[in-house]
Amino acid sequence: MDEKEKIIDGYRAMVLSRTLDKKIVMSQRQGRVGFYTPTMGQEATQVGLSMNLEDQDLIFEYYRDVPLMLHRGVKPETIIDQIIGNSDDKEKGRQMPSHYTAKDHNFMSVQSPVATNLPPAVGAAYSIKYQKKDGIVIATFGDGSTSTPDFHAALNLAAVFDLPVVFLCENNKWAISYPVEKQTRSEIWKKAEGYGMRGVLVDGNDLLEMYKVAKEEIDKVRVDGKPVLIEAVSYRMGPHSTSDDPSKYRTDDVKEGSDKDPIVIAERKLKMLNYIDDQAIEKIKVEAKERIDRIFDEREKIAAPKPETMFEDIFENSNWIIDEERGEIL
Ligand SMILES: Cc1ncc(C[n+]2csc(CCOP(=O)(O)OP(=O)(O)O)c2C)c(N)n1
Ligand SMILES: [Mg+2]
Repeated sequence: MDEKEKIIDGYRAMVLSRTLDKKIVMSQRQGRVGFYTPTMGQEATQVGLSMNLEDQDLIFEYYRDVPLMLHRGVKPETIIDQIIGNSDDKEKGRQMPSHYTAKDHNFMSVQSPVATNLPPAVGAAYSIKYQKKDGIVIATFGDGSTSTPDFHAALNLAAVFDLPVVFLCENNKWAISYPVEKQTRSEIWKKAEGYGMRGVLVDGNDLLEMYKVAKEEIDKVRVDGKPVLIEAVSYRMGPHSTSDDPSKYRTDDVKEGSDKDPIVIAERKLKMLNYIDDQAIEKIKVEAKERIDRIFDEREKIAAPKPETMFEDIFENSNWIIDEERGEIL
């Protein structure tokens, strides 16, 4: 894929993700889905990073990373199955929605407690280095997650051991109802210096900028094997989750389709480069909508996992306690 195609492909993934996002939120409002953490506003950050990744790289993502997953090739079906918790869900309907996993694309499983993905990411990078394997590790998290002990422990260890980890802080300005200004007295990217690693700040609303800066940084990590902290600033355009009402605590919403919407920014820039025109944009959007509507209807028809399957995967061989409990529901 040449550069132009790569960028258009990135834009297409952003649109696919936005379309899926809106579909799931709407379905939740219709009572078809229980819960979801919308990702609207963070598409450019994630896709711009993902455009620089290789197949062998390991991703320790967090619950808002749907654009990153889709761009890397995870199918929308996988996301929808997980949200619905049907019998095709890789987690067999046992996890809370938005806690994805995709082993086939080197995505680890999302954990609820924020930043708990960071120490294992460092461990995985240590393993890559120890075994002299190729590849790097990506660990993503929000601005609020930088207030956890795990964030500090992980960055310190990655720097001390010179480990190939890209820490991507997706600063969407909010941690549920708590604004980033109250979260920390320092700038997030500057914390890197305290641990002895490189730190950079990037406009995470701008696909081309994100792609460029992530490329420079990721190329360095691949060569010198040392970690970096990238702070990508965007905005959480939707609620924290479908259970949240942001109008109770903020009024500065960025509206879809406004100048600050990363999809609008990407369209403007791609048009300036003559990579795309209004007709092509419309085609991408229509295709995405048709695809997502079709897939959603299809996945919704898949049966729920049978209750007795909850006893599977715990012990290799069953035992009398499990047998007795299973017997009670059969
Ligand atoms: C250790 C821990 N503390 C608190 C929570 C409750 N919680 C869930 S999401 C969230 C906000 C996290 O904000 P941020 O890291 O900025 O990510 P964002 O949701 O904005 O993408 C909080 C506090 C949690 N899941 N884990
Ligand atoms: Mg946040």
